[in-house]
Amino acid sequence: MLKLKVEEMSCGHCVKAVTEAANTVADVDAVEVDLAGGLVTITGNADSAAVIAALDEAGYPASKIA
Ligand SMILES: [Cu+2]
Repeated sequence: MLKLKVEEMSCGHCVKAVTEAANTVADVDAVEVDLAGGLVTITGNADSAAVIAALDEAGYPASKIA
């Protein structure tokens, strides 16, 4: 499991965009977004750098917290 702090998420559209961006990465099984907390939890064996790159590219700067 991968936990990320993700900036710039402010509404349901952002949740959808972040979820879709994360789902483009190989080995992401599930994406859970905590909009209020600015947290994203990824289930699966995805490479954390690849997930962070995908979210950054979508406009949501992300950093690994666990
Ligand atoms: Cu939004």
